[in-house]
Amino acid sequence: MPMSAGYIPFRPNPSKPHYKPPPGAVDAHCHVFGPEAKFPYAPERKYTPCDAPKEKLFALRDFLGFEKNVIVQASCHSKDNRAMVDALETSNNKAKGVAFVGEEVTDAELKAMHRAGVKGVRFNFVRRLVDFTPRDVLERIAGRVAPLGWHIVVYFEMPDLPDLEPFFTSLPTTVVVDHMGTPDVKKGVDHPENQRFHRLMAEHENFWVKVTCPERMTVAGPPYDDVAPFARTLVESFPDRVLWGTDWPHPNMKKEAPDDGVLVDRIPVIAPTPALQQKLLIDNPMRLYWA
Ligand code: 0GY
Repeated sequence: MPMSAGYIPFRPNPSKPHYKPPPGAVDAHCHVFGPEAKFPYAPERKYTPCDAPKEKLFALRDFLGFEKNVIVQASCHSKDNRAMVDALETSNNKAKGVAFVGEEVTDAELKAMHRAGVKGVRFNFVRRLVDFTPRDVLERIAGRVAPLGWHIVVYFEMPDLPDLEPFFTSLPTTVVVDHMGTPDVKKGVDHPENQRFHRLMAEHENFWVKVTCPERMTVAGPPYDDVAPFARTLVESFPDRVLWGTDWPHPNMKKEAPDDGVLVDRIPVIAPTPALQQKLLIDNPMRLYWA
């Protein structure tokens, strides 16, 4: 049974960031939810979000100073990708997408999503969000999306990395890790758990990482100074394989929704030079999603 609507809604009036993204900047991790009356939430969802329709996402994009979005299918819509695809199709080529599919998806459906601007699928291993999918099923999905040139986004919790790593490194596509691999910030950047993730990135050139969601990992709270060293080390070590995004509308937050303006103002802290910002916000997402 789905949980009742115990959500923390996104902030309707985020602050205007002081940092001005360079022209053409991409918010490469965000979602659209509903509206429920048109695009109902999945019966198997583990949380019920507030409606966060495409019009609100596009208005936020403009307000924050971004030009484009990458819209990632979240678990509350499960395998019904219609809200995300509808947003892509009406975005004027300013949005690309990442879908969530099962192996029952047909080749015609994959091709239609491809035409709409979908560039990848997400494999979610976070137990509180999704039910288990056998690895052989995921392998077959990977084999079917690879010829389309799609990548695979993986969302997992860092303690599960040792178990998942052999599977991840066997994938035939570019692999994009969500939210820095969700490190435990109390343990520090140099902790073996986080170093293992860095090694994975260093040894596998097909791995990319999103330096997103400090609000999900912070102990200190805004402005997330305790998370910044994790993001900055990744940006400086792998400048050509990092992506940044808001994670708007911040689904499933337990205490408070972050201020999107504050999140944007972290960009020059984690990517301290104009050259790093250009790669993080423009060159990298354009190569992965608009090439
Ligand atoms: C996120 C984070 C979360 C939710 C989802 O698919 C999802 O429902 O991604 C979360 O609760 O950690 O990536 O936006």
